[in-house]
Amino acid sequence: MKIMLISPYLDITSLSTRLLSSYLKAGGHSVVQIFLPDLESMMENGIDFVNNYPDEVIEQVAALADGFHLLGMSLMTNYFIKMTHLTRGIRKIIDLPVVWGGIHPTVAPEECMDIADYVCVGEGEDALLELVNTLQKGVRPSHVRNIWFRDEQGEHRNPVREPISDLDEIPFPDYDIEDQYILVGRKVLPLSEDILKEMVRGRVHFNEPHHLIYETMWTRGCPHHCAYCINNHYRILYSGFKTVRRRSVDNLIEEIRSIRTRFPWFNRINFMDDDFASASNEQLSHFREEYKKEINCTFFSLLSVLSSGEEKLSILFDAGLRRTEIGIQSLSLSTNRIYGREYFSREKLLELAWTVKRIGPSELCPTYDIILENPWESLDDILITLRGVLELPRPFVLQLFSLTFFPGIALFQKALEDGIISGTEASHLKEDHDRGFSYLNLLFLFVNKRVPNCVIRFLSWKPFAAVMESVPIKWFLSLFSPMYRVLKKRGVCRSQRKRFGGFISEHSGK
Ligand code: B12
Ligand code: SF4
Repeated sequence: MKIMLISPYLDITSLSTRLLSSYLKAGGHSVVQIFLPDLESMMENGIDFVNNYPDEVIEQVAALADGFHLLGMSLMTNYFIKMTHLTRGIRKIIDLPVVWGGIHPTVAPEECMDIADYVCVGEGEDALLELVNTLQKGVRPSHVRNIWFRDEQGEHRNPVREPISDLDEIPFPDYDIEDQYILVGRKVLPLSEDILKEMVRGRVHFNEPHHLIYETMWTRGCPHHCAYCINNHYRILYSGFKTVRRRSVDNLIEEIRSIRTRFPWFNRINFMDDDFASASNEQLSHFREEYKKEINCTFFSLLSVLSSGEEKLSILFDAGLRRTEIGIQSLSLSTNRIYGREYFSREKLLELAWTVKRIGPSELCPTYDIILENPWESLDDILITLRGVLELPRPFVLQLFSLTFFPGIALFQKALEDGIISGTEASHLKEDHDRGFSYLNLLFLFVNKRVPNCVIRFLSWKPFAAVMESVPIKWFLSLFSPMYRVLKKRGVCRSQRKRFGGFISEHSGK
């Protein structure tokens, strides 16, 4: 069968479609991937999922998809509206079955069945291959586990299959660029090495423009299940199955080695595992040995306070770890109870942060994630986090998020029950760019702006902060939110234009 896979993400690493493509190819099918990063929307809104794709883009995708037997699309929740519009637009022009998969179809399959013919819940490799083989035989996929669909005979909600236990069985992500297309501006172009190179160039603060990044994952799953995270949903979806799985070191190293043989300019590896240091000391030592011998370039990984003791950190630094992101989210015990992160504490965080400072390379600047705008938090909760952050050794960068209620996670249900969101509200369309203007948010921004700690401590003196957070002042400050957002958006758009403007005109002639 001929299958086309579409990824809307700005990051064209898109491990999901690349792995699915390799898996289908190994199963004897022919696959074309189209990457649709909406750089124009990015330059206009600072976010890529706000605008729908213009008609001329939909027409080009439909023209490419003509003659294929199945169209597969991957989507996170934020892309639901955009991908609905794209799916309907393509189907107005050509008639072919569409299967949706990814995070949103996994957490909200009912909603997705209204749009796509088939919906893949959870891991997709075996499910998609079996779906394709079944459709090829002209049989209804009523027995294909993970696949949901509706037809004239009713609705089928097949149970999930056990997640793949041996990840080494999955072929490496598909980087056959001759089978791939990409949206640049408003043109869908064959993916060339030059374009790939530009798209993987470092953008956010933990990467720099000279970094040409190859992103991959060693593990699937996370040992924790924080109430705002997809792993919380996976625990229920896959109850009774093992969800945390790790590839062999040899398999991981061979993937990176082979991609660097093909594209030797990849000079930075980002490991996107939920918690890279959850591996044992032995596994990490083996990784270090092979990585230094075969790859030997700097890398980024996410770490968690639970798994990152001094021994593991020293192995990772020696292997080449030069950037890391660590989730704090909150330092308040009551908030961490809501998040299901009771294990997290200020003491553990400080121990990790100071160990990183002491044994890490001098240029290392960790990124710490904080969740703001949690409607259940009191002033005390927020001040505890702020003051805890001030104790961290510099340099560091705070990545400030606004709590978002994605469907399928425990906090979504709690927010519904507490009347914070209504079932119809698309609360998940808000994301960190939407953070409002408030006194406390400003104090967190001051931390990043390197305002001296003593000034922030003074400004966070509780009686004063309480006045600034009182209803009339909060209301007054909220009047500045629209202006704040406009200014912030302008800044993001300006940097996106600087980043992509020339690239778009060079490649699409616009
Ligand atoms: C790596 C990562 C990123 C990377 C790159 C993502 C990319 N485009 O390549 C970066 C850092 C850029 C990123 C950014 C964001 N991310 Co992110 N990210 C992840 C992470 C850690 C891993 C995703 C991954 O590659 N997994 C590996 C692949 C193989 O698994 P998979 O995607 O689930 O795919 C499998 C199945 O879902 C299925 N499948 C997937 N697609 C399809 C398609 C078809 C047709 C079929 C049949 C099956 C199928 O089969 C696949 C193979 O088994 C996840 C957390 C997690 N553990 O999943 C969060 C996660 C996906 N991110 C999330 C979010 C919210 C974001 C942001 C919106 C954050 C923000 N506020 O800015 C941005 C948006 C990015 C953008 N505009 O493009 C959320 C999504 C929640 C939701 N309900 O949508 C997650 C789940 C984290 C969380 N909070 O729980 N992210
Ligand atoms: S530690 Fe991170 S990846 Fe793991 S469940 Fe919590 S938020 Fe999700």
